[in-house]
Amino acid sequence: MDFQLTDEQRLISETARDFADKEIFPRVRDNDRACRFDRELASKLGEVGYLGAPVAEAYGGRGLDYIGYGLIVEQVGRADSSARTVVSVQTSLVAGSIEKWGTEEQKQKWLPRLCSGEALGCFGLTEPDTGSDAANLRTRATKTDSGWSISGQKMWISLANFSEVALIFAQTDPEKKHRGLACFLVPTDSEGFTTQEIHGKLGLRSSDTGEISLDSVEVGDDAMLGEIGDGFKVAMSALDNGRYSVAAGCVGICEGCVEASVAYSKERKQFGVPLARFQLVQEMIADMILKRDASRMLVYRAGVLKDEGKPNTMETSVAKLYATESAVECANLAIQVHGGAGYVDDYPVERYLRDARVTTLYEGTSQIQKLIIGRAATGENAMTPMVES
Ligand code: COS
Repeated sequence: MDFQLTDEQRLISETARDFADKEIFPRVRDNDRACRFDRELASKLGEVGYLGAPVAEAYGGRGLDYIGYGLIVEQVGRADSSARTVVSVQTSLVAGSIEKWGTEEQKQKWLPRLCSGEALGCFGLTEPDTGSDAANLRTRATKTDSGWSISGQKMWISLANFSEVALIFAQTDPEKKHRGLACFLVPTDSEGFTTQEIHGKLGLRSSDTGEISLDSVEVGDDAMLGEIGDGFKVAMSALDNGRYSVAAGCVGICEGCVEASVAYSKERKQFGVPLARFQLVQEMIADMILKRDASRMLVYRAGVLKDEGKPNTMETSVAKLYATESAVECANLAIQVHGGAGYVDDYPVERYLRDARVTTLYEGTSQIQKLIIGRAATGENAMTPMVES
């Protein structure tokens, strides 16, 4: 067991930190205030290879392992969770799924453009009536002579309004339940495909979030990712990687909270001494460091398992659950250290709290992560309806 990063991993992390400081931090507050999705920043993320970093170089990625990818996501997340959402969705949910499940033709068509940031992609799983119960989709795909006709609604979709391609999960045969689901690569300029922005979010204000309507959208047979019936597995395997990315981003939030709180506590004086001299302030900083370090170790563990190709659904859920809850707690503590100054956006900590809050909801709520962990421990699936004896 080795707790040290390699020289190459340290370089990846330091380079990403430098990029975040120079290119992301200076834009964050204005974008957040304006609720503006920064397409230019998304392109810059592509230029430096942060979109699709673990995708093979042959398809335009950087061929990094999951530890290296997690280190990048942590640094982007420290600066801005909205930018981190672009990295996570584009890389883990969209490009990763195409690389894992796509035909050679689908990979060649989409991956280079997604990895470079020329095109964005979104992940259309959630629906107005379907969140945690992901198998229970109402969107229908009906067979036509030349392919499929898709109709339905998708909700809370990151990047929906700026994407060129959407992964759309749809039911082909309701009687087959999750085994009837299929995933389609749908160009967003298809006839019948429309999106609408969702406004008024607590956080992630410069992340694009939308609703998608599909009204008899026609796609060819070659648009299907995997086979009929693979849809649920495509979604679950994508979420295994998406949850890792969210967790790594939350390590970045915890780190940002520690850094901001240490700096502020040394600069701000009360009763004639810096706040850092007060034991109760040190306790809050120590609590943040504890949560940051434990979250980071859990993310590394999940990353190592992914790099070794071993099962990691449970370990990824542990990392996601702990890191996301920790990010919320760290941000709350960081505001406490900053006092009134932490309640306005001159400092990053109030944004950290608003942005962290959604991470315990999306890509599986904390309760869903607990049920996945509990099921792995007991062998009992709490999602299976009770059968009365
Ligand atoms: N990777 C690949 N396949 C997986 C998988 C994974 N991580 N997890 C499950 N599967 C497969 C199973 O092997 C099973 O295959 P078979 O049909 O061949 O037996 C199938 O998928 C069904 O799995 P399972 O029985 O575990 O599904 P459940 O309905 O019991 O539980 C939960 C699924 C609740 C865990 C799932 O619906 C879930 O994660 N929900 C949350 C969804 C979510 O995160 N939504 C946010 C949307 S994205 S912002």
